[in-house]
Amino acid sequence: MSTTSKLVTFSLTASDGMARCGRIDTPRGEISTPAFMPVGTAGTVKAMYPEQVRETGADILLGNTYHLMLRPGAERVASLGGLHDFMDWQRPILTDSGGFQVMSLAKLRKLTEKGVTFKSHIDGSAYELTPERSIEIQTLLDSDIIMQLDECIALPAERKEIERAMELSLRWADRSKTAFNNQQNRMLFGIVQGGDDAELRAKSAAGLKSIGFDGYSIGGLAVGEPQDVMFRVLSDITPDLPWDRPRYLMGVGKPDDILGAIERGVDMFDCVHPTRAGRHGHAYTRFGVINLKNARHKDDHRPLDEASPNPNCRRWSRAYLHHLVRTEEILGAMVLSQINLAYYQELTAGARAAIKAQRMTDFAAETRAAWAAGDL
Ligand code: PRF
Repeated sequence: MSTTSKLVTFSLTASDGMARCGRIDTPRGEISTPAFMPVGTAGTVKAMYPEQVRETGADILLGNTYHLMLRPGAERVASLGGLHDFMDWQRPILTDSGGFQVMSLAKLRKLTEKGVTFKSHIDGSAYELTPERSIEIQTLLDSDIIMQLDECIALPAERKEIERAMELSLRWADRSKTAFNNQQNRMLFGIVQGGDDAELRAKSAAGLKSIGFDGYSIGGLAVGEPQDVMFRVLSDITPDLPWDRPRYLMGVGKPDDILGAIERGVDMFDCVHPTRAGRHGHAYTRFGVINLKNARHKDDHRPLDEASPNPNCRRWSRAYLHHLVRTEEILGAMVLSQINLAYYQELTAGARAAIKAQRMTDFAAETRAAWAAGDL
């Protein structure tokens, strides 16, 4: 089937070195790239109303096959009108395929050529996830961007083990593509695996390209390796990926991981870090990260950042935010989740503007200098 009838399309609008600025058009709205996708694991971005998430600048959310298949169940979400209506987020949603979460959360996992069987971490009931069932679940959820089922292994690992998981992921990629059946109203992404081995990464990318996907995810990173190893793998792999397709680095990361990956040609990111760190009392600002749990904030009348475009960074004293964190008030989690997601969106919006203006290198240097100089 030709790609011209596709209702979800990617177009590049600018590039600067390897860094790219683009747009994914979907029937549910446009996604500007580089994009950060807040994580809505269980049908909610924790501690945030959907409209607040949108107001931070997010164009798209991430949802999880694993969590939603267990609770409330994919068929139930479908009968309730799909994930967008269920949670009342009417913009695009990307869903992960479940394999990664099975490996990190489920009990009694058994991996075979066919797929993976496991027991729920919630009530111990048994499930099977195959490449075909994962596509079916993500279709029932009515996801706009679907991931193939893959196997991600932690690093460091033996080359033989990395190779086995990469080859299995490629065979699952092929089955996923068949099961996806060229649906025109969503995209299907293949996932590059291969650990920290340049040759295996190149083989994975070549295999996925010959199957042909709407976009290419980079999995198997931020799984225990140092940042310089992740950056080396990215520098090696992005030139092997089709220039005209979006690239998504899964589960990454902190602001400086994202900045470095954008410089290496990555377009999309997701991570629980900004919301999880917020719930634990950490605030991301232009001047670095502040741990509001720390007693030194107890009498500090200054706001987090009085020149921030985000009203929540100007509204309360650090002393008040410290109090909310120390007393474990729900408002503390709400405010700090908002502040962190807004900062991540400010960072990706800044990168988009810099790429358009051909000043990505300067933008990255200025951003890093502000983080380093921050007197917090
Ligand atoms: N595969 C999938 N989801 C993921 C990963 C992966 O490798 C990662 C690794 N950082 C996060 N989420 N399917």
